[in-house]
Amino acid sequence: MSMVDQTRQGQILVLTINNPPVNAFSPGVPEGLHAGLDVAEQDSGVKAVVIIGGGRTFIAGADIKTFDLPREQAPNLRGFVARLDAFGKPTVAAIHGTALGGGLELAMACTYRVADKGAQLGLPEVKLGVLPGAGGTQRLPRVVGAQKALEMMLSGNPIKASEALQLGLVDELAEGDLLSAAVKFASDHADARPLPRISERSAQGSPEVFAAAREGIKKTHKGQLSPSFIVDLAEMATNQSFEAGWDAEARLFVQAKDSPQSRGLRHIFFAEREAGKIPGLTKDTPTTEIKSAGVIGAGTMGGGIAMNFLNVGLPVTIVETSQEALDRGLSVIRRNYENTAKKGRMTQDDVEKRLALLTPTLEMEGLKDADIIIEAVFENMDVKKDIFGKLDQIAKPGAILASNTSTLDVNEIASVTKRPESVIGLHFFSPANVMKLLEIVRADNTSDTVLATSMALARKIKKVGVVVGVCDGFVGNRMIHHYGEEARKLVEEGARPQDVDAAMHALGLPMGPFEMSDMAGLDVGYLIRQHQAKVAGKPKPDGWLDQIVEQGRKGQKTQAGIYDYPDGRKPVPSPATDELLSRYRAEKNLSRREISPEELTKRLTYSLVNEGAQILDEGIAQRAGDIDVIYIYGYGFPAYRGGPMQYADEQGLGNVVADLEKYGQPPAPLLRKLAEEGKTFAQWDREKGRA
Ligand code: T1G
Repeated sequence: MSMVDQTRQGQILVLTINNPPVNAFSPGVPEGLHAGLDVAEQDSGVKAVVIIGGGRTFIAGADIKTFDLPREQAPNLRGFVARLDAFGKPTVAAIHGTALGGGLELAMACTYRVADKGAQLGLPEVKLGVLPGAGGTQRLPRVVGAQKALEMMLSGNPIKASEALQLGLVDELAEGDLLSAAVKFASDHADARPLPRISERSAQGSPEVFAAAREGIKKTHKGQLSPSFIVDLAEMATNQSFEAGWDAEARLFVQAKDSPQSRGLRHIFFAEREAGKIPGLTKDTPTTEIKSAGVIGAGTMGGGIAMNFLNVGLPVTIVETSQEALDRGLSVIRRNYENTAKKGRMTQDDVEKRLALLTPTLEMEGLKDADIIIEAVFENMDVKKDIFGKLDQIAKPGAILASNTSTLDVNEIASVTKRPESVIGLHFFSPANVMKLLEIVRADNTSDTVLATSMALARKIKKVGVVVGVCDGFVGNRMIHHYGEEARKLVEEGARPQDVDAAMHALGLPMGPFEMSDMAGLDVGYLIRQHQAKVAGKPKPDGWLDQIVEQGRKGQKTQAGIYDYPDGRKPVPSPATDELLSRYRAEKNLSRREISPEELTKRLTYSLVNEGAQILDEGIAQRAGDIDVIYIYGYGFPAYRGGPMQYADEQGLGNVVADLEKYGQPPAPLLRKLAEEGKTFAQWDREKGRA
């Protein structure tokens, strides 16, 4: 079957693109469209052409999978757009769903655009580390002006069809059937001459617009390449010929596309979608419908978790052990919503509607009808086992029993119930109503239905769900533990905490390991280290960080930790910490040495990579791509780096192994094996049939 069907409606030739699921401009699509234009050119009975997407959307862009194909094999979208622009008969783009990237660029090269009221139009290329490469940087400013064009191209966010109509980006909104409206529009304009061409218009944009844009991207797109190209090209649209801008766009597109940043962002685009695919689960795997939720614990995590369900209209019963704790939890939830309302992102009515879905209670019996119950209490196995034992008596058959534990053994929790198949871990990240990552912990007996339902629920509450296995810390926290160990060692060897954090800022992370520890609370890690030492029968830990906690400096919450917080939030290097470190190094007879920023970055990042490789080898994570998704959505790793595993691929695993050995971190066996075979983690994912 051709990817482009040709049908006639009177004197109008209709070209329908059939390349599900999103009608990307894949190999076969340009050939079909060119064939359609050939017919239109040669047949004098054809007065105009309509181009429409079959299925759920217009063209959603170039086929991202073809970006790294040799130029001669990649679909030539620019070539088709150029032909459209010069075409001698009117062409009408009939837009529904999403006209994005190359799809909108193709539509702008048509004579006219007719859109369905629900359509969205945008140029999201910047989110892939590239720029509109088929005339978008030159045509969009010529339609909507440089300022609006920059807003759209730098945010990458689409606009609604109604706004596009106001801006002149769309000529008509279809009343009723889109194709009929587009065919009528084409018939009504079949004799319009001269044919209006966007490429022949001029673009408006003052020097202040470009200066402001250049200033803005320093913050919003720190360290990225393509945003500055987009500003330069939009400026060219206002002061140079279309041809000059068109040619410059081609050159800069290739430069951006071939950057590690674009490879990183494209890697994450697909990795995020792959993470939702679980071997053995298909779209036919039965799921249960989640119509209500129960949350045990109204603390920071429980309240945040409850908000996720309230935000999508699901009723929540929330349980606490005392009225005081319940009232405190409810007031935090209300305050969070009211703060959002104050920022204008929600009406007061929305706030009340959400809170009306919340049922507070002191009785666990109140959970008996919930379809899913999430325990979010103190991180203590005995407490959790006691709760799950009670839940086993109370919850209705088929209810999902989930723990929000961040490290504990979900198999052990499940063992106290008679329904281990219904038990799963749902590890939310704090703040739970904000962070997009959800680690879905698949226990040994978790059923496929419970797993598939949890994955669907993650999508429903707008989380990025990643399935992980049971081990201490699962994936994210297990890797961050090694990262924290390495950070502490670097300070013992002579680095200052602020230099360690600065090395990760330079990589693009918003926070370094010590800023993150201060924010989470140093006592959290302290108690875990004390507990682990006690369980292992080892002496009480007495590291420099333990000593800081024992001085009562617990981090941001006590206005002092590794850093001081004179204003309550901004970390300032602390003389008290410097003094403690000097004393500590003297006590332990540790000599200081200068450590380069390069060594700091490598040792910290590779400590994540090394543990990640071990996690892959143990099957705790399915893919290296899954680990990257976890680090980008859970720990602020910059998406344009693609995540720690993609970053390691970019450095070359042979170099990573050499550096690990140089800095005294023994490489994990899988990492060494891939390095010896000259492979990447991405290849490992593909060979496992998981990417
Ligand atoms: N290329 C290839 N595959 C794509 C794709 C694309 N552009 N868009 C989606 N897919 C796949 C996706 O991987 C998934 O595959 C399936 O389609 C469904 O996607 C020259 C250079 C359109 C809003 O950036 O934003 O044009 O997992 O799960 O939630 O200037 O897809 O099923 O195997 O996301 O309904 C610009 C990217 C490209 C749009 C639909 N366009 N796509 O969301 O479905 S660059 C984009 C999206 C460009 C030109 C430049 C979304 C969507 P699988 P999905 P969805």
